[in-house]
Amino acid sequence: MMLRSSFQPGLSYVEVLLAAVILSILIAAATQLFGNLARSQTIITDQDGAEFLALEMTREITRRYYADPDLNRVLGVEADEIGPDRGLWDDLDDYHKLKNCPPVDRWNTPYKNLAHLTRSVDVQYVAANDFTQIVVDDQGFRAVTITVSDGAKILTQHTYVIPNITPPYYVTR
Ligand SMILES: [Ca+2]
Ligand SMILES: [Ca+2]
Repeated sequence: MMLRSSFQPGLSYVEVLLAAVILSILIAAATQLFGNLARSQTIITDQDGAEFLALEMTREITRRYYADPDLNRVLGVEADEIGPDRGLWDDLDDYHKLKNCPPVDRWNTPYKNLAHLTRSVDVQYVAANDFTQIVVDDQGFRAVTITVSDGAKILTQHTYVIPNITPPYYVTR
């Protein structure tokens, strides 16, 4: 009587199991890689958007007067400049404590792709001999700080010190 060989062609159960484990590890690694790439792309897009918003606000603010030409000026928006948008704002401190989420342009049109970001502005007097020192009296210099954040995370922040001179390029609109 001939003995039957125990050898069977094809994959054994252990080999199939091992292949399944390796495949699941590869899938998990690929999933993580694509997840990281997507997150990275979102971070880059947000950072670019934040820089755009900061630059856009810088351009707008630096075209305003250092102080309102009206003698009845106030810290903030003067009564006759209150409206549906920022179209009548004409001096730096009109922007003090401005905070928009979603960010909007001067005519109150929101930036749809950046709606999750918050843009804020803070205007302070600073010492003539030390721009890092906030003071209460006007020494001829104001610091304008523009911040763009995503929730509690600050994406970008720019501070500009603006002297008390009327910019020759001042425009009202
Ligand atoms: Ca004003
Ligand atoms: Ca004002």
